[in-house]
Amino acid sequence: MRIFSIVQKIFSTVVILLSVESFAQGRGQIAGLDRWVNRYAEMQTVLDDGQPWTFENQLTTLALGDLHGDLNAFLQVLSQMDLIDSETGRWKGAAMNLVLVGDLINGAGQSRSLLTYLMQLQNEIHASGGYLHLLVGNHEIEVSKGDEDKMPQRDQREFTEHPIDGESFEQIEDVFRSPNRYTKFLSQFQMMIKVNGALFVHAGIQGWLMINRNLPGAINSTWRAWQRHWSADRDKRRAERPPRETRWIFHEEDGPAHLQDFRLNQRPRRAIQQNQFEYLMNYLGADYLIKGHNMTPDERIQIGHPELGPRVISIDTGISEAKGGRISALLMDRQKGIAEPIYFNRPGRSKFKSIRERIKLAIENRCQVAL
Ligand SMILES: [Mn+2]
Repeated sequence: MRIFSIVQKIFSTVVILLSVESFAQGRGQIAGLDRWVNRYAEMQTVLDDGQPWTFENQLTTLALGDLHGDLNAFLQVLSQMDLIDSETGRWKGAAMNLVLVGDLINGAGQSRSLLTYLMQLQNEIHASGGYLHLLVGNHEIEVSKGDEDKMPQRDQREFTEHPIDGESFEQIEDVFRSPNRYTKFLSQFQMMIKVNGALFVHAGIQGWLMINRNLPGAINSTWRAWQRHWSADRDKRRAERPPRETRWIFHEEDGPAHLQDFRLNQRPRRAIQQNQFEYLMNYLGADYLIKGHNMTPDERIQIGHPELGPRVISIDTGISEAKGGRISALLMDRQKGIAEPIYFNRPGRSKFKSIRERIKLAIENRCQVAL
């Protein structure tokens, strides 16, 4: 056992050295590359399950920051942009890429309504020829692994008030730690995607991308493996447990949904440097990184970063009423080659009542009723 683990260690070190070398070849060396990558040597992923993480099309992209349980704010964006019918909530827009960068839940008390609505909207957007891309934020991870105390009472009540798939759950942990339509939906979320050259991730990227096989596809697969484990039936849970070395995905302060390196001020001491960041972006063939997670100080979409350069776009403007910032969206037009921030007024509480009634019906009737 001991010898095996030593052999394994030597093997993985060789693999890391080889992958760093092939990484550096033809891309120009950067100072301290080996030291930087060594920090991440223990961080591994599961094997890539083959689900795509890059998407190329001619469509316009609309990206929204952290919604934190505010369905009304989301509806405000969609209806003001004439993408949905403001009575029924049905998609009526042209085909587009709609990207939500994670932290959809926990805050304004409409987490369950928002997830339920997104399930329906996803079908309608697909039917229009477009894509709905949903990313994992640290809040989705927290509830999935069993830290429901981060979920405000009003968001918890929305889940525990009504049965799920015919079964009543008294405890919020039963919702995210069992097979049901919400956990099934969460298993489709991604940690990192690239849409028309723009890389989307909840919090940011770091040197772990350079460790052997830790590419976005494998990182997405690792989230799915853990999420399957957490939401499996009790008897299956143990059997489907992913390897320990992949826990950094949700535990480490360095993880893609947790790191603080891309804050606009007060970055951590060992935060990623601009040359390292540029290196990773070139490696992934990405022009821009679009992220949420840290509210921008002026509650406006920030194009460019004071220390990391012009390729970082921060779109968490505190959209949720629980955060009290600005409702915003970033519109990217491929043909025109522009990225345009758009801002919206906060809707009154009674707005979109008929859509919310329909969603409530869908919840109570276990999604048998079309929205
Ligand atoms: Mn976050």
